[in-house]
Amino acid sequence: MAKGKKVKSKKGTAKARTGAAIFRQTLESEGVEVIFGYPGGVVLPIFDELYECQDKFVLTRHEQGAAHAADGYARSTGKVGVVLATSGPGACNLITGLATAHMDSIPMVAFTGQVKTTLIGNDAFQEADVTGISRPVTKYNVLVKDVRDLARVIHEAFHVARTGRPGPVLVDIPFDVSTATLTETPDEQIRLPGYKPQLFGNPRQIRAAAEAINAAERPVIYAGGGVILANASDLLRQLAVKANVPVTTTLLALGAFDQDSPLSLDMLGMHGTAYANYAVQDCDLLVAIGARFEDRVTGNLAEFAPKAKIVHIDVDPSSIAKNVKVDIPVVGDARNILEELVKLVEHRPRLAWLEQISKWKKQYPLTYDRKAGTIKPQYVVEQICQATDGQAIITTGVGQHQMWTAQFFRWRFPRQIISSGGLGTMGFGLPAANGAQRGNPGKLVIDIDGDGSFCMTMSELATAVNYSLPVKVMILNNGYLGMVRQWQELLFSKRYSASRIISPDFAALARGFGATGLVVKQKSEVRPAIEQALATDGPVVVDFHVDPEENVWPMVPAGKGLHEMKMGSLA
Ligand SMILES: Cc1ncc(C[n+]2csc(CCOP(=O)(O)OP(=O)(O)O)c2C)c(N)n1
Ligand SMILES: [Mg+2]
Repeated sequence: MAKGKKVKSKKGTAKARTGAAIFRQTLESEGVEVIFGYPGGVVLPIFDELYECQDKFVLTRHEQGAAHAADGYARSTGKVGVVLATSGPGACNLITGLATAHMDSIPMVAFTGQVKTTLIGNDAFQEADVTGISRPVTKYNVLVKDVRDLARVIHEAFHVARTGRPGPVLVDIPFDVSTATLTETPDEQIRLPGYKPQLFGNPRQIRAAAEAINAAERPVIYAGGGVILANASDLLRQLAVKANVPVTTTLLALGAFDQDSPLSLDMLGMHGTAYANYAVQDCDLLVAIGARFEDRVTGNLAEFAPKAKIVHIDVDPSSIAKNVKVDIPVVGDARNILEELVKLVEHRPRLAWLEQISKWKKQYPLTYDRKAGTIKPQYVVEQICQATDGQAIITTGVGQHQMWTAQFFRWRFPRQIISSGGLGTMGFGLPAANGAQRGNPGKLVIDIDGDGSFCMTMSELATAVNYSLPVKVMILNNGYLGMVRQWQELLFSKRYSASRIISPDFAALARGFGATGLVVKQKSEVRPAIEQALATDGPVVVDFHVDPEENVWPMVPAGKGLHEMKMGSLA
């Protein structure tokens, strides 16, 4: 049937539309600004529709790159990231990206093509059981079997992705659904009777939390990524300042609390600050907000916060008391709960506690050998922070460079750090930067990457060049899978098994892609190179040859309590 032909139907007169047209129009009505993706056989009808809006499509060079770009877009803007891939290999290539988003509760909707419904189960060409494969790494997923369901399912996907505890949703669309023609007006009403996220906290529990805060002598707020996801950073600040309670954050919540505040304890956990970890171990009340007591944060659970009563605020009831015993659970959206909690807390001076914390801060600052002749990676991060006045959006790969970035950048704004926390996905940095840059056209986006991590998805430099995304990639090139080497140094008698890496000439590689490439081998060249990169239009890669054997300190050895952290060269 020709596009746009008017037909009579049971449900009234409507334009006959293909599934592919319904797809495009439903995404438009959801306000989707950009789709990241990659084409293939069974999604060609959908790509044909997207011909009408090519300015809203970013063709990546790998589906994993598309998924991370949608993720970076979502983390940096707060909107739902959208990704589109073909069946079989295309869909399988999304899995790492979905798992990354799932572990960090990032709102995303992934659309995959599927073989015709009549071929499903036949081992058809490019068939994969994508709803099966993706089930454990998505919040929700659906195989659409009838074009009449398509619009409704798409609306439901966006609804589930962005509400409650956010997360990635996958919609699998068979070829015959996208090519089928619907003549009636589809029912677009969301129908998810079993899905009712609890958004408002129980007032009695909120009062109990407030009373516990008011009564505490040594309280600490432990803020997680949920604070940023709930857009509750301003209320976190109000709570901390009004009640006079110090705040530590996870990696994902860096920027949820301004580190320039005297109440900031900075990051806690395995590579957190000594003052955050000591404060947690000594506190009499721990107020966890949108955090999930992950093992990298808690160290040995049996020894975690031993003196503390625990308040746990989280939108996901299954997250509460999953890892620790919680005294006062409050289920609901962090923003709604904090709004109420702020009204009920009172200022307490807590002089002894704040004095103790300031002593720890003086005694155990984050530091490194500033006089070294070599380029210390921490120095590069500090210089990037200074040169940008701490204003850039920063993405990272995974490894030592990620931890140095977390430690030595000054985080002041929510949605400023875009980093894979839960899954710890190497290769996340560059594609996530592309997505963040697309979502924030005027802003400076910098990927502080590792030589190993960058190599995993460096083909996405072609995407950056193709779409004139002026991301700046700063590689802390230590010639190692550094975090692996650090563990081998400390735990395996320096037997560096498969952790030394020989990388390509990154600057030449960047030029090959059509980007600008710079190399830095002297400490004195660090700042000028950063300035040059920032002043250069378009994507730039700076290859910093940093000290190869620098380690991340402090470090809580696996299985130890937070107070047993090793100071290494900080001691
Ligand atoms: C996809 C993936 N594979 C393996 C790992 C395990 N891993 C964690 S950190 C790391 C080394 C990272 O090396 P690099 O990117 O150079 O960062 P560096 O630690 O040297 O700063 C590895 C292999 C991972 N996190 N992700
Ligand atoms: Mg490295």
